Amino acid sequence: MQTTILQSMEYFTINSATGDIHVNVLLDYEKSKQYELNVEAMDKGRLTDTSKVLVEITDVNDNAPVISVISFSNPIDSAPGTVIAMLNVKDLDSGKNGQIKSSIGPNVPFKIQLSSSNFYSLVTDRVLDRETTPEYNITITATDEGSPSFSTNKTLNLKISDVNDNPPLFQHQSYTAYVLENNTPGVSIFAVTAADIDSGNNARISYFLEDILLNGVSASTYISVNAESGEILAVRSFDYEQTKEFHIRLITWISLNC
Ligand SMILES: [Ca+2]
Ligand SMILES: [Ca+2]
Ligand SMILES: [Ca+2]
Ligand SMILES: [Ca+2]
Repeated sequence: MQTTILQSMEYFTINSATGDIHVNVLLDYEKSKQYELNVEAMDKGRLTDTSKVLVEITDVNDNAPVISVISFSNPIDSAPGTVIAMLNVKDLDSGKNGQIKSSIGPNVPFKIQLSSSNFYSLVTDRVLDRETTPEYNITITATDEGSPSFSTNKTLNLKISDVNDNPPLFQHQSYTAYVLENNTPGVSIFAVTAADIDSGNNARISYFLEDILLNGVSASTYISVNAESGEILAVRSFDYEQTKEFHIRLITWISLNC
């Protein structure tokens, strides 16, 4: 008796004497889940019979989950629950081998939420402050439930965008400066500095003199302030017999549209 596989099938061969079917290649469940073979047996008198052999492939866990970032935006100091990124997590395997649990590293002010099958949103979990933590590296881990299981990590670098939530602050509440009388008008008397812990334009400071009256005239006829540097200049020549001291107030301002 002689057996043959009727259709051309390079994946399987049959031992024509014994009828044992052998696999020639590595079979991949993800490519094909089953094969149907038509087998023929023939005796010496050339009488034949045919039979169908169904080969079912069993899945093994041979694919790691894949995490793809679909959308991503750097967050600003924003309210909790703001969506930062959308992620797609998938695994080509089947059953438990393709079932994924996703998690996010500990101690970050973010969480992931399953928004629909295989899609996660990364959202803020509390208010972010650039001045406290300007950036985060967030690691998302996807693990399948196969045995042994596969894990995939994806790290996102988030830079927190600044908002102008801090005013400029002078180093001291008040300053005292001395100037000799009969000074040259325009001479520099003093310089003040203020600091602002925000970033970029949110920390650019301008200095102004509050326009109050000194001895019945505008403070700006005594003193001027360089808006950029905070340098204080005498506008006039002072006479000790007329003016022994005066008080001015300075204002800082951040320019938002530079
Ligand atoms: Ca898998
Ligand atoms: Ca598989
Ligand atoms: Ca800020
Ligand atoms: Ca500021």
